[in-house]
Amino acid sequence: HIGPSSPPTHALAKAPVATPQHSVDAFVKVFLQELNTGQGVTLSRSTVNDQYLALARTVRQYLMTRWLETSRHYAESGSKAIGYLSAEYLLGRQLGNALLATDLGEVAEEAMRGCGLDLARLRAQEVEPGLGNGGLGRLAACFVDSLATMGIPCIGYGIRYEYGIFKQSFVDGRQVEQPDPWLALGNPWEFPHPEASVQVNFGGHTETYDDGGVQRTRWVPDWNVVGVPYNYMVPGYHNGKVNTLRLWSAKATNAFDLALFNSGDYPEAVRAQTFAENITKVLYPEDSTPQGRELRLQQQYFFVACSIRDFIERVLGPDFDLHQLPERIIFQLNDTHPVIAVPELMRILVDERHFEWDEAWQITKQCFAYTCHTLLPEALEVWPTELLGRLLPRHLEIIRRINADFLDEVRASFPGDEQRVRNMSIISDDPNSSVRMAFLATVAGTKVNGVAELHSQLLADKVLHDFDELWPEKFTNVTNGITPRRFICLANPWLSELISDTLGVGWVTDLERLAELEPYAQDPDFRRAFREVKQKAKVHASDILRARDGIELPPGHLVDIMIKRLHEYKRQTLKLLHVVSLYEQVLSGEITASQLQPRTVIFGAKAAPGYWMAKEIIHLINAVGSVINTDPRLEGRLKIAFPANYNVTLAERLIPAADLSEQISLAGLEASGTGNMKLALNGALTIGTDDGANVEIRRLVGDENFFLFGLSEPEVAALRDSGYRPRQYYESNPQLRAALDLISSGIFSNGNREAFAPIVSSLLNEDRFMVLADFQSYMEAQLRVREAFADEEEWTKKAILNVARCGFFSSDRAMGDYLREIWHASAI
Ligand code: CR6
Repeated sequence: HIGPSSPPTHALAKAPVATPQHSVDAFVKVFLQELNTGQGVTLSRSTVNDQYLALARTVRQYLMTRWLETSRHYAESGSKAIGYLSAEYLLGRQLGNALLATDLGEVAEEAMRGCGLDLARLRAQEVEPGLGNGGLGRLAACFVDSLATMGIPCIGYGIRYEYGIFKQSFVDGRQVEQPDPWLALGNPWEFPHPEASVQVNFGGHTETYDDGGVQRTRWVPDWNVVGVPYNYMVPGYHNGKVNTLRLWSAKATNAFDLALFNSGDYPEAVRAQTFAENITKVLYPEDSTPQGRELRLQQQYFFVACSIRDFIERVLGPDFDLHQLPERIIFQLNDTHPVIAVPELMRILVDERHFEWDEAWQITKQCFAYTCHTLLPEALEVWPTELLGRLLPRHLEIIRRINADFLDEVRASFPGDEQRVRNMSIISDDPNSSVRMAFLATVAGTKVNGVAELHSQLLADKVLHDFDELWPEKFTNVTNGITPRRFICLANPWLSELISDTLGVGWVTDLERLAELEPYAQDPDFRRAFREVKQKAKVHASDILRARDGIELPPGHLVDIMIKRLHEYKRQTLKLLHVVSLYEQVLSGEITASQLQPRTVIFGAKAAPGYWMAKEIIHLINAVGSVINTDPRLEGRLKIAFPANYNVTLAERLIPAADLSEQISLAGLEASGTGNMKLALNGALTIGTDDGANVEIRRLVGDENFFLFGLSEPEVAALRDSGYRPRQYYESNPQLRAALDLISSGIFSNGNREAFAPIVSSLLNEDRFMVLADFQSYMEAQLRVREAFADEEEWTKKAILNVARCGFFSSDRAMGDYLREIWHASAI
């Protein structure tokens, strides 16, 4: 069913076409051919978009043979693959990464120059696929990059959203969201395969029937859609391997109801189509909180149903004996979004392939592992049984049976402990009947992992404590990582060159080798070179911000960066209070402007459109920025820069320019963070709480190279238990009071004293994330930063040591951990 039915007769038909030569001439030839035959234009009449598309297709040709070869090789080897199931992939631009993987950067640059074109300009034409919200989606993209680079068979499965994360702009300092039509100008990186479409059913009811004396159940759905796969290349770095990312797009089964169409009821005829295609229309712009919408559950089931069917029927083939399934696949559940895959596999095995329940369950349990990415209770997904039963009646029955068997096991281990049974039940009745997806994932998964040491420990001790008591061997940690290809090589060519000149090129795929930089921290010449790298990155970032947002980055400033989703737990307000306090201290004469360390605070953050408080905070940041940036009393020594529409592309520009990395969440709430790793690896020092992966960063870089502040997680818990009263801090800390009062004074809102009252009052009266409790400690840590930054040579040493000691945070290491501890798979 894949490929032609009779053997090809032409001699060349068996092998893929040869890769074009790695030379400027060959590259130009393919490029012009792509312009002419692909875009239908000549060079002289082509637009930038034509040129970008032709260039992308040219680079694609260099990957094509490797892609076909890689999948042939995997299929023949019969080895175990990773099925990474993720509702989000925040890929970033593809062209630069493809050039890097194929080592075609210089060839392409010269080839374009020869055609009178500027490679950088063509690269800037690419719209990044924003198919994710934040850390979780970007992590998935880093992981598939590492697996390709390590030569591990992996298919990344996900959703091809027609609209990715919204485009953010600011109007009067407020966030405005616009749709992101990322496919509008053509997408040269995807390969649709409508012939490999999969039908996905919804709704209806179940019924039992007699199958030659055996009672069976079947699902009688009442509507369906079709999933069309779009394949994307995931090139490994310099290893000739190209893995596949397969994203699903929803289509209507009967696009047009002919009778309706002929009767002239055109709107009704396309209604079904619109309805079906809505499923993959748009990414839910939520971060860390579930959006309890029916469409979201449809998205989740849609993509896992397509993916499992695809793997079983197309990758393994119809003759494959599913008893052997665990030898061929492990599905990694990226958070709870794909967990409905568990009852789906059970349904296929029991209802379609007629396995005994127990046997099916043994197989299913070996085929899944679960990564939890949060500790926020409100972020743990829960589906009302009413909704699940209506949309997926058979799956709800299967979940009930899984739960019943599981609770028997609990009762056997803890006889008489009915409270424990209620606490652990996958189906909860509190307050309404619902399915706790994290519990289902934990019961089904061979392993459950958190994403940083502290997070995994808190998972086992708190959120999933009862499960850890029952199955301690299930719980493990894999600290997140980031790909050095995108976040060092592509983002920071200047640093990459310095490292390669010093150590040779091997570090890119063996990041622990950065440790060899350690002695160079003592070398004044190396330090000078390192500072030049930072300087170049600052100039580059400054050029980008000027062109993109009209923002000026003043030279000589400490670049203080807080880039991440806007969320109260991440505490952008704490960073802002620092700035407001410095301003207030200058206004009140407590310090003079000349005592300020010249500093630009860069924020990058999107707020979920429905998260009102987060949007208020964005408004406040912009309001403070517009006042302090123009107040001559500050003598230009304190600035806020808040470029709109923070995304992967902007992150790649900003991260290399940073001196200080703000990782200031309330301890116990940031599961890991990955921006913290990217910034440290680019030579920024962290000011941070003992939270998420900060804990591990600090341990590796050393206390003297990290600015720790704030309550620890146990202290947070103790303070909460003892009754936290934020107003006490306001009353007893004059500096804090003055800063909050300045916001309330109306100075940032043209005299309107009510404008930011909701933010101030939420801090004073509730302060769920203990901003006020950590304020003093944060201000003191910032004084230490100021002092340290004043000593250029010492600061540079610290920055170099951050780079040298953070090799651990490569996503290659993270993938190694998953392979060893969870997947039991290896390179072939
Ligand atoms: N929001 C965590 O909050 C973590 C990433 C990736 C998050 C963040 O600390 O680094 O996942 N969690 O593991 C969720 O999305 C649920 C995130 O990105």
